[in-house]
Amino acid sequence: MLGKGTGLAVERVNLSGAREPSRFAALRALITSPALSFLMEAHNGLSAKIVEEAGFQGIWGSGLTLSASMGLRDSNEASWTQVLEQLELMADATRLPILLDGDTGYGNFNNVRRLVRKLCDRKVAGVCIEDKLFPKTNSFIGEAQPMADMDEFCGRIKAGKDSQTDDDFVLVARVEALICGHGMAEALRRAEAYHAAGADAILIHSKQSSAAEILTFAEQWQNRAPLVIVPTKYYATPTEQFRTAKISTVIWANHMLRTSISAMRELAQTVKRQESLIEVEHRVAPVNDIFKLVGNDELEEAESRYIPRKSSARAVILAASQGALGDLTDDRPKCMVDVRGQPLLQRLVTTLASSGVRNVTAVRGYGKQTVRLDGLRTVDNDRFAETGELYSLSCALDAIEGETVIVYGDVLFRKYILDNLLECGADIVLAVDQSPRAGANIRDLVVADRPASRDYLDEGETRLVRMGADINPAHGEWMGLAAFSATGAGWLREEIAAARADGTLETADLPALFTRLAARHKVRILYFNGHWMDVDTLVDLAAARNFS
Ligand code: SPV
Ligand code: MG
Repeated sequence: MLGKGTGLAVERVNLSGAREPSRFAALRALITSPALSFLMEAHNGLSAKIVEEAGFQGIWGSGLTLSASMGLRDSNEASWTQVLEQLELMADATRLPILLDGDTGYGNFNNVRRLVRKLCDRKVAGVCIEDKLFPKTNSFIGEAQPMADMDEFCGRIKAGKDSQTDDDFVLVARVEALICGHGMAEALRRAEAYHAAGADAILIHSKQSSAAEILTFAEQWQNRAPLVIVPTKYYATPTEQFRTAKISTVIWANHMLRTSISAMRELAQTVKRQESLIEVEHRVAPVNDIFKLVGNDELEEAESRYIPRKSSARAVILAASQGALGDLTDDRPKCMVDVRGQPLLQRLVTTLASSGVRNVTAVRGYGKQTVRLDGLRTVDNDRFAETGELYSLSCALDAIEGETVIVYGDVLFRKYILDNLLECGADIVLAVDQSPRAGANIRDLVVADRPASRDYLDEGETRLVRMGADINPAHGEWMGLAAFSATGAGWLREEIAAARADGTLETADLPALFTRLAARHKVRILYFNGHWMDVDTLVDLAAARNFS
């Protein structure tokens, strides 16, 4: 047994490192407290949770209801290990201490020893054993059931107490003498012997409809050890009388099961009769209530901690333009030019996939027959020569649905840049390099509502004001990569429709699109510093071949 002074019996460290009071100590405190305590019956994990939710401080693991919930009789038809398995689920489902109705201890002293050890292992805080013989019969069945020999039963109690591995484990000895017709004197004699053998409390049982014999017993017992009662048959007795009699603990022994039987039976009969759920739906617990009871919230929270976020975003790649890379772009667009053994487009698709973006549509135009990759969906802008980027984008309108990434077909960027866009939670967000490249003809220059901050602690948001060429000074350069939430994708579709209506769809480029969007919606900017490139010239291509 653990020493009282170790502290282990009072507090334990749970898996998350928090201290939680021991259930053994909690049950002991309930049983020994001068105030009247209550244990409510439960027979599985769910009913245990509901008992806890109602505010009870402890659970009665009823032999009758545990076996009935398995469809079995209260005659030790369930094996004790089957009972133990249910108890483990109940203990896992709640933080409450459980007092198991251990029937007769499932055999002799030796069976009780093993039972108590296993209960301690599984954090079941106590056991009640009754002075009858294995296999037991429920106390409310028949008359004058045979009782155990008193001394033999004392051996079972001693063996149980000697086997507990937690100091605060509670063993309750149940006296059946009144029920078996042996009278008050025998009940008191046995209670005294069981107490002397080491029982922590006495359960005095009665099947009379009045509490008279229980109250007489309590009076004569004189509080020599805590008294536990089960008022199933004398349910009409006002609880105040138990308080006055200085009863320690009242067990409501089977009411969770009985209420579920009534409810299930009524529902099954109604649905059978009516062949419809209409009448019952409003009076059964909502399905969400089930999720709540079994702790789905906690699972979601744990998933966010343990499962790497995989995006379900789709992407549209604008790959229609030829580009000007000399001979290399004679027969193919620049997105299909080889960069260290792979077309540029393949590298882009691989980066998208590594961030979880696998549903990718490329808008082809120049050299469209050369734009083919495994798993890549394509749509064509056959008017690529006379139209601009927004028109190309509109060719992939059916792919702009839900979380969507829009990217130029000639850019390369490190994976973290896209991951940051996808994780930031904005409806529209652009990757912007805070140091625009020097040089002419950059069309994707950005004016934001504030420059990039060098302050590590600055978590303020930055918004796009406008984007285009000839902006000097600019706050940055758009990298050709943007992410839209489902809402943002809706706004994008609206803007495409608006441009179609006002006649600018065919000529507008993406900087014009984002400037329009920024006028109506919040378009966020995330600043980066390098780690990306686009391939406009042969010099860029040479650099791309070194970009790993
Ligand atoms: C039980 O709940 O299984 C009991 C209490 O033993 S009683 O059924 O009242 O005997
Ligand atoms: Mg029982």
